Parts: sequence; C-alpha cells; structure tokens
Amino acid sequence: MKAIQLKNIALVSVVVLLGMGGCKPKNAASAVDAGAAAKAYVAPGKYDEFYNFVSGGFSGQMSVYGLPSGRLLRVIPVFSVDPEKGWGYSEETKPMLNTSHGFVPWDDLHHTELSQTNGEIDGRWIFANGNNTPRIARVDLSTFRTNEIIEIPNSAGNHSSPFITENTEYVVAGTRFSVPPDNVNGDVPINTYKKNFKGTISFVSVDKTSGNMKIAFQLLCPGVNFDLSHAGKGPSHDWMFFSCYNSEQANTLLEVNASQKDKDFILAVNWKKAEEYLAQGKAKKQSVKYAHNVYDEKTHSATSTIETEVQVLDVKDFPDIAYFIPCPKSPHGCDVDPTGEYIVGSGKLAALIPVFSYTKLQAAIAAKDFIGNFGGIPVVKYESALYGEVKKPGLGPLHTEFDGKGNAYTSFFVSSEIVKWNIKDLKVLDRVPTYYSIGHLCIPGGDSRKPNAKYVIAYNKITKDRYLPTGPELAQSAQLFDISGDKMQLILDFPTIGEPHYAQAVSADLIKTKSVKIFKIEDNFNPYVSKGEGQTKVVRTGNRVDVNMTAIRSHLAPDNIEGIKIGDEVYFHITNLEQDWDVPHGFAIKGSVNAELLIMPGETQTLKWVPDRVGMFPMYCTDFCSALHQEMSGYVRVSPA
Ligand code: CUK
Ligand code: CUA
Repeated sequence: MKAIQLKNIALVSVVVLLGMGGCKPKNAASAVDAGAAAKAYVAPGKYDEFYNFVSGGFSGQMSVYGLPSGRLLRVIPVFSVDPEKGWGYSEETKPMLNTSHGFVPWDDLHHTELSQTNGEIDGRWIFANGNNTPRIARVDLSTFRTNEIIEIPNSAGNHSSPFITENTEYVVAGTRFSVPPDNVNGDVPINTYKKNFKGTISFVSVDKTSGNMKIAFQLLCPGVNFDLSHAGKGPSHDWMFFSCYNSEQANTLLEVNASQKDKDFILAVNWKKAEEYLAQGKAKKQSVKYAHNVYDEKTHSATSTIETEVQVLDVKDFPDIAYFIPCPKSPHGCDVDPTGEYIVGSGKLAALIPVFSYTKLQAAIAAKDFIGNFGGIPVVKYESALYGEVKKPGLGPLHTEFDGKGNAYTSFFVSSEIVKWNIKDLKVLDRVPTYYSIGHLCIPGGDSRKPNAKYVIAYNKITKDRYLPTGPELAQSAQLFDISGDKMQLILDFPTIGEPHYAQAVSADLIKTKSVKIFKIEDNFNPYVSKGEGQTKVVRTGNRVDVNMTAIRSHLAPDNIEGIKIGDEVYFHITNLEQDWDVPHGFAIKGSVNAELLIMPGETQTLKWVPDRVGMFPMYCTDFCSALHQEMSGYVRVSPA
C-alpha cells in the first residue's frame, strides 16, 4: 500500500513538472516593443531574406515560411497524402508512400535537416524523419518536392533522425523504441525488454551527385531509447553524438520506472571506425524487409523497391566504436557547437545544462577512464568528459542552437523561455519568455559551422491567448526574435501547420536562384506522355482503359469520352503542355476516390478511376488557369457492362 502511495506522489510530481502553465510568463503583451513591426515587415512585392523549413509534426508534412515576414510559402507533402498537390493520389506518387507494411499515407514528421558541405548549409536537399513507421525523406530544393523516402528496418519510432554529418556523408536514424530485431520472432513477453529488445542506429549514406540514400550499415546497441543526435564538426568530424533515455531499460515508461536514475547517457559513436570494420568485412548480413522509394523527375513518377538485407555491427563486439557518457536525467537535445569542441546535453528533468568537451572525451577514452560498462559498451566517467555545467539556467532544457559568436541558445519547455548563455564561461547572458512551452528553436545555420545569427525562432507547443480562438484547438505557434544585439527581442508571432518540432532556416540567396521553373516537355519520359494534342488516345486492354490526355489553356483533350463500362479501371494520364512558369492544371472527375491531380507544366500525372455507376460524369480542371478556366472541362459516359 505504501509503495503505491509513493508511486502516486512521484507521478503527481512529474505531471506538475511537465504540465503547462506552471511558469507562464505574465507580461505577454508588453514583451513586444515599438520597433518590432518594422523589423518583421517585408513590403508587398519584396522577398524575404530567409527560407524557414518547419516540421509539420503529426500533419506529416513540411512547411516553408519566409522570414522575417512569417509568410507561408508552401506546404511540401512528405509522408502524408495531400489532395492539393495530388501527392499520394496520383499513380505516379503513390509508390512514394509504400512501406514494408504496404501503403502508409501518414507519418509524424519531427525534424528537418539541410544538407551540408564542409559543415556549411549547401542548399541542395532537406531531409526529414518519419517518426512512426521509421522513414527518412529527402526533398530536392530545386523543385521543393520529396524525391526519395527510405524505410528503416530494425527500428520503431525513428526519432533520432535525420541528422547529418558535415559533408552529408550520412544521414542517421536512431530508434526511439528499442524492439526485438526484425530477424527474430518479436512475439515475446514485453517484460523481457532487457533480454530481447535492442536499440539501433542506422547510417544512411547519401550519394554526392544524385542525393540517393542507401543504408550503409546499422549499429546494434543495448536496448535504450535514442532521442536526438548531432554530428561532430572540425576536430570531432568522425563522431556522432546521441542522447538516450530509459537507461533503466524499463518496459513501461512511468517516471518511477524509466526516469529513476540520476543520469542517462549520451552515446558517442566513432563512425569512421565503424566504416573501417565494415570495410574489413566484419559486419553481419541480416535479412530484413524495407521499402526504398525514388521519384524520378524525368518520368515524373516514383518506383518503390523492397530491399532485403542490411549490414549490422554489434557495437559490444568492437572495442572502439561507441562510448557512453553519463548525462543528467532524461537527456533530450544533443547539440554540437560550431567549433566541434562542445557537446551540449539537455536533461528534460534536469535543472542544469551539462557541456562536454570533445578533447576531454578523447583523453578519457585514451586513458580508459571508465566507470564500468553498459550492455558491453564502456561508460566514460562524467567528470572526465565534462567541460562544465550551466547552473540553474531554467527548467526542462530541451534543445540548443548556436550563434557562431561563442553563445548558445537553449529552449526550456517547463519554464517556457529561451536562455542565451556563453559557452566558454557558462554564464547566462539573457532570457526571454516564449508563449508558451517552447520545444525546438532555430537559428539560421544554427547547428552548422557557420550560423547566421540574425534571428532565433521559437517553436511552441501551446498558444493559448496568442490568436483568435478557433474552437477547442488553436493554431500552433512560432515566434521570431531578433538576436543581432546583446538582448533577444520578440518581433513576430506566426502560426504553423501541425505541431512544429525542429526547423531549419537558410539564406534565400542559396536557394531561390536554383528553383526549377518548368519541366521541359521534350524531357518528359513518362510512358503515357502526350507531347501534343495529336498524340492523345484512348486504349482499351481488357477492362483497363488508358486515356492519354493533354491539358493546355483552355481545354482538355479528349474532352468527350465514351465506351467506358462498369467494371472498367480507367487511367487518365494527363500531360500539361504548358511551358510557362506556374501554370499548373488540375484534374478531377465526379466520384473520384483518388481525389485530384495537380500537374505542373511539362509533367504527366495519372488519376485512376473506377466508375461505380452508369451515367454521365463531368470532369474538369481544378486550378483557375485562364479566363476560360471554367470551359476546361468535359464528359465521360459510363455504360452498363
Ligand atoms: S522533439 Cu519535438 S520538442 Cu521530436 Cu525533436 Cu524535442
Ligand atoms: Cu486548367 Cu483551369
């Protein structure tokens, strides 16, 4: 009885600690000063200075904002179907959402990460993680389209992802949930966690030219929960650092079970060493099943391949791949400063920020200054790797970004604030309230070697009184702060799509000039393309009917289709013949369960339609494209079988 009461008390304490409103800042309105509006103002017709790529959380998508205006420029469909863009509805895009479980039209997207060259953002691609059905996506920044999605085997909850190494050699994927590996029978009692559950970290290589991803190797680790990660830089280039919680290896994550230890870990991984062992043939081949989906802009269509093998290195069998560093209570963020020397851990339940030194870590490893091992992996002595602690900075530190001038900015969920502190002397320099309960934060280039310290953006979990009420649910919120001076200054609130987790921002100059304007019709290799109205046709093969159509202002061709019967499967392959920037055409037909198409100039997209009744079915262009847009329509006649 006593034990139960104690348990309840412990639970109440964690609920209070994690709950909202405990430290809600009071002067919400007065926090904005008069000069703020001018700083966020981008005159009509003028461009923003930065692109901000924001995770869409449980919307499964990524949104793109201009900064400093906070204007929404685009929602890029990644893991979820999107009728506005026909994503996951057209036959060409459906394979992108294929997985080993079949078609999964949704995920939970937490983190965005821009590709880098020599530790600097290069503006080529942006990666995103699927947290639910473990996946990594790559978006091409010349088209703002998701061009590749790779599923991660031996994983469940791809949270510690998609963080990259300095030259985008690898994008990593650490599993949030340890699970029995895919090649053993997972039908085991849940309370055999310690024995049967494993953590994995995947190193997914990225081709320098095409960007194509490949699972180079996986590290099999003791069963803990990998939360976040960041790559080393400069001197620490060969290393990757992962925060992990639940070192208790509890199978139920109540505070009393999973958060009882004073310290969890940061795992330091020497991926160069792992590469050496891989080259020596020391990895074990394991049979698995995962989908690898690639979108080809020549055929304007995706192919999905099921891959069947990964190479696995069990870290406990190698003396020098991985080391645990103790880190106070349930570390969440794990961030490396621009010099590559300082590794910042953030314990969600801690009231201090530990800063580790790469130099000290190396010395401790060389001296074998270990306090034991965990699951066969050496544990470095905390004090030996520690540079120092930021004392009493706030409550519930989560994530840290850097300004490149020797300062760090850490988000505090529980005390709802951003705290600026100096890395060298570990002194707090400034703090601002956020409205409310900030999760991630972002400085343009703030996790790279070259931050552009003009702004910090807060991505908040709660909005409450910031916007007009919209029923039981309120818009999620981001807040923009000017950090060009010594003190942070709030200049703008803007709503976001879905729950924002991590986001990255980059100078617009790096991307805007590379933007593709049209797809050239002569480069269209879709097998169903019609490169002119003269090439359109209707072809019947059994009960399959292929309609090769064109769309150009202002008609669909053909626009009268007869001879369709109940039981037919009709594929409308529509080529947009336009060769002007931003003249998409849409396509829909009455009763279509595959929503609609949106077809870019020069592109071909296909809508599959199975008529369910006899009769007359109007079809039309859904995107207002000219004065005669309403005329861009036609009829399909459906007759009995
Ligand atoms: S998590 Cu969201 S606040 Cu998924 Cu990166 Cu930390
Ligand atoms: Cu084409 Cu409206």
